[in-house]
Amino acid sequence: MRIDVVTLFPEMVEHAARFGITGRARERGLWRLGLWNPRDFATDNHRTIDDRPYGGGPGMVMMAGPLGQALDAARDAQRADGCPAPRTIYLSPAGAPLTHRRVMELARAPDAGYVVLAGRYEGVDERLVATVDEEIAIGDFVVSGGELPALMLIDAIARLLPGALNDEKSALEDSFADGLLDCPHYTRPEVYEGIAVPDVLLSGHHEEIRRWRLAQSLRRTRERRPDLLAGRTLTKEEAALLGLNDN
Ligand code: 4FN
Repeated sequence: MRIDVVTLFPEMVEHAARFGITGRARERGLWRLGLWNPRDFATDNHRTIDDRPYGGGPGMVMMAGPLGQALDAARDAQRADGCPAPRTIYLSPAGAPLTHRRVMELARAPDAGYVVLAGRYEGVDERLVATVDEEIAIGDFVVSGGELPALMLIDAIARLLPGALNDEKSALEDSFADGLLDCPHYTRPEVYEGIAVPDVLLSGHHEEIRRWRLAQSLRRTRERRPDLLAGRTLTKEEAALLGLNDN
């Protein structure tokens, strides 16, 4: 997979993309990162990339010209690197909320290419927004730039690429991957500040442990994120663990 990011702060993206699972996946060649600064495509002496909004009002808008040039250069680089149909994604508060389902879809084609646009200021000239394939939002809060949302999207995709995780099972057993929150986790010591690890986890009864964890996940999800349960059908076992009837 190849991902190109169009950003006024390429160093921010480059630096963050070096760490952890996503950084290791990159070292393993599972994905490649390209970075494009619209400032490098500005035509005037001051390398201007923003201007005042037509109609007035506070703040600045990213100009279509340099941004369009940077996006074109990114798409050309993708094609030259064996990604014939790059998909352009704009991280935007007006986008569709990102879900793990969408992340899995985007990660499913390991040979795909994505051009990711991160905005700054008040946003991007609408004539450029109109050219993107998809708008994605990471959450309902104000941020100062699209770089961190872009990095969250990239992180979520890269860790799903085949070979990124050392323990191949853990991507499947993630909370959210099966639509439920995680069960509580414990490690040594057995007693911390007077609080003991639940007995069942020390029992060695694997089937009991599996059922306890599933029950914890289900109760936690019902308590804290009932919206997640609403979009999911319960198995008979799950319904029983939540104390529901089968009819
Ligand atoms: N944000 C809101 C409403 C209006 C504006 C914003 C906002 C960064 C370039 C966009 C924000 C949120 C989630 C990108 C927010 C995201 C962004 C995102 C984002 C600078 C213009 C801006 C209703 C969400 C509170 C600034 C809501 N996911 N504007 O934050 O890019 O990806």
